Amino acid sequence: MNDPSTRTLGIVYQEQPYNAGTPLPQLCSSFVTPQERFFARSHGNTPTIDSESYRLHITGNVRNYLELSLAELRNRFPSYTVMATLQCTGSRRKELAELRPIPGELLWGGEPISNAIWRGVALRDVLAAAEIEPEARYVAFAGLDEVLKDDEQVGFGSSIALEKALSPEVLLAYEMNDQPLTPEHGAPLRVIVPGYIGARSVKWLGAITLQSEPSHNYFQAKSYKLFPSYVTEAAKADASQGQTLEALP
Ligand SMILES: Nc1nc2c(c(=O)[nH]1)N[C@H]1C(S)=C(S)[C@@H](COP(=O)(O)O)O[C@H]1N2
Ligand SMILES: [Mo]
Repeated sequence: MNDPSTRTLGIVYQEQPYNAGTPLPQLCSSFVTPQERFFARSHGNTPTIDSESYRLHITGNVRNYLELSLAELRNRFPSYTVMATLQCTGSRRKELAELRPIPGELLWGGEPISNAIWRGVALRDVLAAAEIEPEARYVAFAGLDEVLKDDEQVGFGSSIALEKALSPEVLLAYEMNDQPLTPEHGAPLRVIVPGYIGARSVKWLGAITLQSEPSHNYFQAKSYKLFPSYVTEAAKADASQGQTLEALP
C-alpha cells in the first residue's frame, strides 16, 4: 500500500486511513520538518495517481474552463516557494479528551504540526488564466481520495474565500522540501493555504470550482466547526450554527 520510504517515522495511529506523526522531541529537532517526520492526516485512502494522465480541472464561475496537465501547470505559470506550517485541528486532542470524551476521533498528542518549504504555482495565477466571473465568492477544492461517512462516499473538499485565494502565499504545490510530494502528502498536486487549519489544504487535488457559496463537502459544511460550550454532543449539533474554522489562532 504505502512505499515504506515515504512513511512517517514515529507513531502510526492508523494504517487506513493513514494517520501518523513524530513525537515532539524529534519533531522539534529541526525547524523545517523533513518529509519523513512530517505528520500525515488522511480521512480516506491514499490514492495512487498517475502523474502523466493527471489533469486538474478548473470550473464553475469562470469564463475559461481549464483542464491542465502537470506539465502545463509548470510551463504556463511561474513557480514560487513558500515556507508554511500545517497544523491539524486534532492536535492535542488527547489532552482535551481528559476533560470530556471525544468519541470516534483520533487522540493525537502534539504531533500533527509540521513546517515545510513548498514549491508550486500560485493559485491566483491559475485563477487569472481561468478568468473569474463576478458571481464567484469562494474557491472550492475537491480531492481525488475516497472518503466514507456513514457508508456514503463523501470525498474530501474544502473552500476558502476568494480574497484569501487571491493572496500570493496560496499555492498549488508539487514539491515539499525540494522533493516531489509523496503519496501521503497529496502527490501529484495539493493546495497549501498558509495560516489556515490543515484541513483546507486539500491533497490529491482534482478540481477547483469557483462558486457563490462555501463548499457543501462534509468537511467544510459540517465538520471543523467551533461550537459554543453549551453544545456538548457532536452528533446533536446543528452544523449551520457552528463557526467555520479557518485562520489558526
Ligand atoms: N484530499 C484530502 N486532503 C486533505 C485531507 C484528506 O483527508 N484528504 N486531510 C486534511 C487534513 S485534516 C490535514 S490536517 C492536512 C494534513 O496534511 P498532511 O497529511 O500532508 O500533513 O491535509 C488535509 N488535506
Ligand atoms: Mo486536520
